[in-house]
Amino acid sequence: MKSGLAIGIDASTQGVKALALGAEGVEALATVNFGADLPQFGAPEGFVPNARREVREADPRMWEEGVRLALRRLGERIDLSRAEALSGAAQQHGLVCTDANGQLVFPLAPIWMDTSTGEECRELDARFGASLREHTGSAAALRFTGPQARRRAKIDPEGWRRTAHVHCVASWLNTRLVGAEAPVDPASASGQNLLDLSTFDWADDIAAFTAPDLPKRLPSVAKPLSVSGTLSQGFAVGGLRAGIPVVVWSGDNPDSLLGMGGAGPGEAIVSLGTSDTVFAPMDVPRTDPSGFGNVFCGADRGYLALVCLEGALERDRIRREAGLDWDGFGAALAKDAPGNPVKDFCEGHFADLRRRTCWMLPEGAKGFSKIAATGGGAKSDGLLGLLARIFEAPVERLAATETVALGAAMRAWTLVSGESISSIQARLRRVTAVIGA
Ligand code: XUL
Repeated sequence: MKSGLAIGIDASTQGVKALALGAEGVEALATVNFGADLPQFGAPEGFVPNARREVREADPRMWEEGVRLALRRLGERIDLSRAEALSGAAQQHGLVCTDANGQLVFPLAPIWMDTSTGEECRELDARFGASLREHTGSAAALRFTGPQARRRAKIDPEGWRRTAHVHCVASWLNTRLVGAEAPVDPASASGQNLLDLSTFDWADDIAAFTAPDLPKRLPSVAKPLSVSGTLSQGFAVGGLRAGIPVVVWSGDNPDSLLGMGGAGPGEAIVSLGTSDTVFAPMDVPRTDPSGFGNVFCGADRGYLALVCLEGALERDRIRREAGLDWDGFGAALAKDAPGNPVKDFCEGHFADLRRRTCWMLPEGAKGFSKIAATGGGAKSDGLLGLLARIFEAPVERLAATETVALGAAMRAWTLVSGESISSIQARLRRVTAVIGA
């Protein structure tokens, strides 16, 4: 008989992925794109176009439909009656408000790309200063749930009065899947400027200042890897059985760190994607004095430090304008000629990334001892060579793809098999090259 499966869902900004993990590894993947597959929600890029650039909102029912469709599609590729547990990771942050009957109070929810909360962040800064960052892991951040709740309560006090539950995207989708108010995991909770990192529970004084009655509207904070409920009939699609356990949902960045195979103390993972993101695990939270980086709780344990820098789009633009493919781009990086725009840009960008990630290093360390690289940019030997040179550390290229859905599936798999996360990671982590050792 075939072994059981764990299902991992990646509910990201532009679509949903569902992945089936079995004893031997990944067995199937299905994807949904909001623009192409759910055009009725009018959010081709994951948010409803708005002339005000700072407003980035989406209909939460689109995320729910996306999850259902991805599961149906997965069921066309694999026998989902084998699934014994499920979990998911959502785009971090966001604000979904529901009333006492679990109905949406506002038809649209701000997502992490929304930057309309400048005033609210300034108010939080003025009230709490550096202690906000020291307690919650981040300085007041435009895209976080807390500032979004403060703004909502201000601009629509009547709607806020009707609000009984305040969710980020992860805990709202978790709630829909189990058909009852679900808890939030510490990783998602730490993306809200509301969680006290030292207690893994809400910082009530901060929440109370953030919005009226907010402390009593927040979900409970669950332990990572705990069961949040069981799959409701409404999501028993594609062959999935209602009643299988749903492991508490997490956030996409924390689950991506799991799916990439994790990293040891003093090591980092660099994802060269749409933006360049540096992740480093942390046992004890130490926050970024500049206020730029974030510390989140981990999806399985501990903490994770994160710095995300725009730059990849610019890198790609320079590459295309120079008429280079990835090989040509790599060769251009190797050329020492002065005034080489490709090299100048990439060197400056990585130097900036190194400077902005110093605070993540263990006490006394001058640099990361090793870097694992993933994402589209990691295909380029030249780019990884430059990364190794600027960070003065060997760079491993990881084979992993779909790391967010995989991380979520790994967490669900711990329930199916009793295997630990580190053992699953050791089995599935694959390095295809080491550069600049
Ligand atoms: C992280 C962040 C984004 C989203 C993307 O803080 O805002 O990376 O998680 O989905």
